[in-house]
Amino acid sequence: MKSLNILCVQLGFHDAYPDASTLATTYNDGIYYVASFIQQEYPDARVEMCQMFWGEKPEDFPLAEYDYILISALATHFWSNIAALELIQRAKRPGCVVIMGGPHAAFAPYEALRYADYAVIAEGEIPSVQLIRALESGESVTEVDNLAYIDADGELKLNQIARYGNILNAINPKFLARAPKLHWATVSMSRGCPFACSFCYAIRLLGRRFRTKTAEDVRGELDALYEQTGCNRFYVTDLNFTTRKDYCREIAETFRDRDYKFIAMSRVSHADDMDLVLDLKRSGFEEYCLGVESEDPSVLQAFNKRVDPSEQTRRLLRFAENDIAIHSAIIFGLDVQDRPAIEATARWCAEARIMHPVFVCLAEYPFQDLLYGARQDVEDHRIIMEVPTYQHYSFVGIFPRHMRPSELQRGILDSYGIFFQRAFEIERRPQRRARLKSYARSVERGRAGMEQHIRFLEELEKPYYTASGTLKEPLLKADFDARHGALRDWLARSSKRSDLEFVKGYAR
Ligand code: B12
Ligand code: SF4
Repeated sequence: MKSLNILCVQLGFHDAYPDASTLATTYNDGIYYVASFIQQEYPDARVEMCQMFWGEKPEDFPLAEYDYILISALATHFWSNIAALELIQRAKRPGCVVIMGGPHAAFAPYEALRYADYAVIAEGEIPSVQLIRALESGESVTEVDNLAYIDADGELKLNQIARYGNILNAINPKFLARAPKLHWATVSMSRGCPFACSFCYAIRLLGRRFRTKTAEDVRGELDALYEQTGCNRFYVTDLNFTTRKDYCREIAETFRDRDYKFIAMSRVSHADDMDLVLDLKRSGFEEYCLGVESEDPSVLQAFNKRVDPSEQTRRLLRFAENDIAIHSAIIFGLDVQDRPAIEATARWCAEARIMHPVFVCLAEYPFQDLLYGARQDVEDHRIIMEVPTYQHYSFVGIFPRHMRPSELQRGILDSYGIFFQRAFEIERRPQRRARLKSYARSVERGRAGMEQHIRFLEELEKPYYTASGTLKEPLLKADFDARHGALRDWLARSSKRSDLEFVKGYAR
């Protein structure tokens, strides 16, 4: 069998709309796991990585030489890199197969397939290898898991959805050989989350079954990444790292003798087991990214968060008292959130001593119910699509009913000012004040993008709001239908909504 030439591409952010949060990572791990798995299954293949996050460009690679080009993107990356996608189309050799995966391909396969032959709509390692095997042996692709494509009749096909068992996969450090100095090395230790928050797209990608790597495998993977990159700070991308306490204890034990630092994602109830929090802290877990979302009970209930709102503040304060830094996305844009509510939430973040709140606008993809039978709270016509800020939550991406999008964006921007003012009044510890200062600087880097977005929104929203700022919904809906009605009819012919087996598998 001939040896394969494969290029993997991570599309990057738009220059005008960077991800300015202190957490911005220098690579997303998904495509690295896919590339590593393919390399392992095809040891003779030449697998290369083009990382646009750190300035590499597809045109720097011999595009005409590849048999397969694999592309990973969030929505914002996709719409910020149309030129790069077109260039790949022009420069690749005829017969080269383009496969797109990651969140955008998963939730908007109809867009990904404009530039790709295949889109992967969930976990990607096994489907990529299944697909390459099928294509290399001239077999049909109908049995490949998690695959979307356009068939010979021009219809969108969605294959069966598969959720996998334990993950036996590690990032191959060679893909990070050209990495610049990393401030975080991104890795995953587990996949899946058993909760079912209404807005969560993460579980649609990686499933609700919590699966782990062995602690020993994780240590081997991290040691190899450290050796390659010199980076001893790890961003653990697990959806809900603390799902199983025994696993956390094992990880804590395994990394006791290493000088590594970690940030992991968890839920606010992690504060209830301070013994475990401190055990993990002794092994370097000093920061968490929590899905706090709000202090407002009606917002938490609307999201099916299943947390006790009256406990939020107390739990967050316990983290601060134990010198654990908390990052959290705080969601705005619901009908119950007017300007005073936004300001009150921003102030509360400081009072609950969250260190890095990221104020965001709830965003969703259209057609999720139609395509997959999945829940969608923001209706199709209220979603602002096809722009570089699409689903970059720092930038408003919906038409709220009760205020103009530009006002909401202004509310997001002003929230940072309100937060920092109160946080500096409250925070006395020098180390925590220094962190706040550094966070304030990184937020400042995002200001120009938000101001630019406000101007864009002011133009876009003009026809759709009354003088008092209420959405003229029938007009907006009529315009959406005129623009996207044909697409919706086409998607409806492939709809999985009534395929109960698919819907059940997708929700698992
Ligand atoms: C951890 C996380 C973060 C972390 C770290 C991100 C990172 N890895 O660098 C932080 C907090 C920094 C973050 C920030 C942001 N994030 Co984030 N994040 C996640 C989360 C929860 C997990 C991502 C992850 O790494 N998972 C583990 C890996 C193994 O999974 P994966 O990346 O999905 O990859 C698998 C498949 O998607 C697929 N796959 C991926 N690429 C490819 C390519 C090919 C060719 C194939 C075949 C398959 C394939 O195979 C992989 C392995 O099975 C996801 C939700 C999710 N994915 O479940 C959101 C998510 C990716 N983030 C999201 C967003 C919007 C952002 C921000 C833009 C937020 C903002 N500031 O506005 C930034 C962007 C930062 C960035 N560097 O991209 C959205 C994306 C929305 C969208 N549709 O585009 C998601 C989906 C959240 C959500 N809605 O649930 N994020
Ligand atoms: S706890 Fe987090 S990962 Fe789990 S369903 Fe809710 S938002 Fe998604």
